[in-house]
Formats: sequence, C-alpha cells, structure tokens
Amino acid sequence: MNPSRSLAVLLLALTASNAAAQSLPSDEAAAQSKASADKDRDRRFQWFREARFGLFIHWGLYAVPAGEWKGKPIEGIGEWIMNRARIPIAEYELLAKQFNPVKFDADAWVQMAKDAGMKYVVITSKHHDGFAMYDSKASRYDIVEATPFGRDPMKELAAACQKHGLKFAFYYSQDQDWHESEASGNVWDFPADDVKKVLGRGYFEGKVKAQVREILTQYGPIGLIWFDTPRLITKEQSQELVDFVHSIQPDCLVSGRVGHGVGDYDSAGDNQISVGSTERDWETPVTLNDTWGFKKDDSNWKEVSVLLRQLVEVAAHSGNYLLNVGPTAEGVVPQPSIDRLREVGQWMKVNGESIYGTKGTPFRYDASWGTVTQKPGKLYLHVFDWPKGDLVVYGLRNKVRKAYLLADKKPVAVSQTANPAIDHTAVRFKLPAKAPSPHASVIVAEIEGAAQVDNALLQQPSGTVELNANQGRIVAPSDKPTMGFDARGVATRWTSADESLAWEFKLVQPGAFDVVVVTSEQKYGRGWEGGHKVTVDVDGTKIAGTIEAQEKRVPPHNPYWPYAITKLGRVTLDKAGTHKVALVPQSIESAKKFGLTLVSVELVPANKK
Ligand code: JFZ
Repeated sequence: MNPSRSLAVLLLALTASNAAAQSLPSDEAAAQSKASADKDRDRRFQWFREARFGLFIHWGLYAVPAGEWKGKPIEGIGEWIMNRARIPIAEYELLAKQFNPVKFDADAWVQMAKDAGMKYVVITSKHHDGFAMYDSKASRYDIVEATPFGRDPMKELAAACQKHGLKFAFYYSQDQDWHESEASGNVWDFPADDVKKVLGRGYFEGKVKAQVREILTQYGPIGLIWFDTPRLITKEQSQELVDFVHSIQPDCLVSGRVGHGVGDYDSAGDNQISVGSTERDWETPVTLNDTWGFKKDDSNWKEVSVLLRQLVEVAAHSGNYLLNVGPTAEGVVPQPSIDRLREVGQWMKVNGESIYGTKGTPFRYDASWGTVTQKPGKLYLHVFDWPKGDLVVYGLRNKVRKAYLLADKKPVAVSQTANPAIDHTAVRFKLPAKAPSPHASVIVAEIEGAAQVDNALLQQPSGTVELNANQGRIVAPSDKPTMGFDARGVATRWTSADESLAWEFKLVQPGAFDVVVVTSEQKYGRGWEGGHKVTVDVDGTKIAGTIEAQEKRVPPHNPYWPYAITKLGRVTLDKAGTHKVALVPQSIESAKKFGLTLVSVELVPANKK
C-alpha cells in the first residue's frame, strides 16, 4: 500500500473511533438495540423454526446422463458428473438439447412434500454446472432458452408452493460454476485456473448478482437462499452477497454456506446429524440414497426408521432437516423416494405436534432410549427402542402432571423418585407392551414450569455411561489445543499425545463395567486410523491398551460414519455419585492425518450382553 493511502486509512480509522467515543451508547441503549435485533431475528426465523422439515430438490442437466457418461458409470454424486468425468463445456452444453421433462408436474411435487409433512421446498436454481433451471436473462445458458422444454419450472413450483402453503426457496451455487472461466471449479477447460485466487468481478457482478436478483424478483417471496461451497469468495464478497439479498428481500434467510460465517444460519456438513443443541439456528441437508442429483444406478435407499430418527434428532437439537430428492430428466421423482416420503408423512400426521415449532431437548445429551423435544409445559419423549418394562428417564427435576401417548392420547401412569444422597431424580413411565410406532413412539409428559434437568452427565437407565468426546474437557499444554470437534461431536485433529479429554459423571447403579472406546471412521468408511496407545483413567485406576477395530457399529442416526469399537478392560465402581474419567493417550498414530477420532468412552455394565 502506498504510504499516503495508508495514512488516509489510519486517519479515517481514528476519526471513526472518535466519533464512536463521542456517541458511546449507554449500556441500556446497547441492551435495547440487541433486544430489538433479537426480536427481528425471531420474527424472520419464525417460519423456519416452526417448519423443522423441508424438501431439497437437486434437478438439472445432470439428470440426463444420470450417473453414466459414454457408457461408463461415473463414481460419486450425480450432479458432479461434469467434474468427475471431466466433460468439456461444449459437450456438456449439448445435454440441454436433450432435456425435456415432459412429465414435470409442479403440483404433484409440492403435494408430495406437503404429504410428507414438509413445510418448505429448496430447489437448485443453478448448481455447479452453471446451468440456470429458471428463465434467466443474465445468461443464455438456461432452461427456457437452451432446452426443448422451454418452460420455467420455477414459476410453476412457486405457484404450487403458494397454493399449498409451503415456503419456496432456492439453492444457488455462487462460487463453483464449471461453465465460467472466472468462477471456481472447472480445471479441465481452464487448466490455468488451478491457481486462481479470486472470483472474477465480471462473474460475480454479471452472473451471480444478476441471477440472484432474478431469483429474488421473479418468483415472489423466497424463504431462503442456499448458497454453497465457498472456495474463492472473499469475506467481503460473502458479506456483499448477504447484504445484496437482504436489500432485495429483507426477510430472505441466507445459508451459512455463503461463506466466512456471515450467513443467517448454520448449515451442518451434508448428511451430518449434529450433536447437541446450538444457540444458532441450523439445518442439515440429507440424501435419501447416496446422491443429490438423479443417478440411475444408486439404490442405496435409507430406511424410513433411519430418516425418522434423523428428523427427530435434528429437531431435538433445535435444527431443521432438509431431505433431498433428485428427479429424473423426465421430471419424475424416483418411486423409492416417493414411497419413503409417504411413510414419513404418515408418521408426521400422527406425531407432527412433537416436531413443528418445538425446541430442542433440555438435556445435555440424548438418552439411551431416545431423545426429547419440547414446547412450553410439554416434553415429547421420542422412544426409538421401546423398553420391555417401564421407560425410566433420569435427571428430570420437574413434577410431571400427566403423561400420554401422542398416537392415541391413552394415559400413561407416571411415578417419580428422588435420591437426595446423590442429588438424583428418576421418572418412571408405565408403558403398554406394544410400541405405537415401529420407528419412534412419542410420549407426551406435561410438566410444571419450565423444564429443569440435572446438568451432570448421567449414567443412563440402561446402566451404560456414555461420555461423548465433545462433552469432555480438553486438557492441553496450550490454551489453543490442536484438537477440536466436528458437527457430529467427534474429536478431530487429535494427533498430539500431549492432549487429553476428561469427564465427570454421576453414577446411579454401581457395578462392574467394561471400558469401551468408540472411534469413528471417515465418511462412507473411507479411512480410519488405529494403533494409538491410550490409558483410560477411572478415578485413578488406569486401564491401558491399544485402539483397534475389534468390532464395527453403524450408528442409525449417522449411517455414513461407521464406528470402530475397542474394549480396553474392566473396572468396578462401587459407589453411586460423581466419578472421574480421563482418556490419556501415550502415543497417537497420525500418518493418515486422522489421528484419534474419538466418538465416546463408554462404561458398559459387564453383565450386559
Ligand atoms: C455440496 C455440493 O457440492 C453438492 O453437489 C450438493 O449440492 C450438496 C448439498 O452440497 O456438497 C457439499 C458441501 C459441503 C459439505 C459436503 C458436501 N460439507 O460441509 O461437508
């Protein structure tokens, strides 16, 4: 920077801070303006928090090859085929001439979403391939000008959403655009762009902002814009885009993937079901099979039980579940998707009250039997594993006035006990033998006052103590430890044996326990590292061993990340009350960079099989 310019900047900064000092708002004024900002945010997010469940639609030219190029199946997600098969722009463009979705029926799609219990629809207006699936004037590479179809499906979808009372929203790929040299992603047509450092201004103004203006002005109110894969975009550009959206539609929410943390809400990694409630509003996008855009050979459909468990857990962590379909090039949603959505909808018809407009669980973690959502005065207990005898819930401090099954309103008898010696409470629900739902059965517990729970980590009624990585305290030589936690709560970058994790928990039923260390494989089971030498310290008793995959476990809520199980040894805890556990590594293998991917340390009753 030239010296006179930097002086000018400095002067400006000084002037600004002087001005700020002179008009320093009182604490009261600051509190007031924060309260009014919070109130405005509450107003803007009202529909989003009420909705909890939306439909994602990935639809574009990639539905034509449907995962196959020149007779060969192309690995990976369907909408990435142009990239994965390194298809030149000139060749990919020809797909537009074949795109004629004559069976497209906007009303049927929206009706399907509505019947599934979904409250909003997010569809790809432009994905990474750069093709606009709406009537764009800013680019001629769009569905109306370039395909024989010649209709604007977004107009029809917007109208159908309006008619059926769903919010309409757009996905827009702002950073990757494989059709444009100034955007990111296409390194086969533009090899020099490997080293590209910034998004071109021409692209950003001429395509991104021009098209974002179009999708915000041609289709009525837009609930949110789902930007994605920030790569080259600068923080200033991300902010500029957020401000641009708000200048056109102030109430339109902006997804976190606009980049640099400047969006309105957080987006979890795809298919990641986050642990724990966050203060921030958040959403997770999930595939029904293993692709977003249609692929003819992908039949790895998730079971309805998995989908419902994910939906419930996301709601129990105060987030939204955005479930995807990838329609064909004819405009048809694959039948297995339709079938699953219908079943999810049947569950939602009965149990929707326990999802819509609820807040997450008051507990710090999910229980062994399931999890909880809440509304004022009501807890919804979602039971995934219907118990043989009574359902026992630990740690609820409120008086339960009454309880009933949400499915048929049949009363459930409740008894409550307390153990003051260890400051512990238990609620016992007398359940019928048969679960109302094979997926998740909901018990409504009406409580006195706002939910109050034991803040300690508690042994579960099953007898198992589950100490999740992200609930541990990091013990490290530096106040900036290398280790962190991903959205699933799993330890990442734990490659230093100088860092350890420590927990305290409350034991209710003493006994002998197997000490089990649960670690996570990478997504789709691609990669895992073992061989770490660790010690689990339980109240000073040290159990040492090596982390190895003795068994595998597929967690039903996050089936893409299989777990590896190591049984290290056995301890006896003969007193109820507070105990301490630490996981202290002696050495960590990190050649593959994964290190110790800890999910949890579990103490499992030794007599339990
Ligand atoms: C992106 C896209 O590349 C993909 O095609 C699809 O649209 C999906 C919904 O979003 O893929 C991502 C983006 C972020 C993560 C993973 C896949 N992530 O944060 O883990």
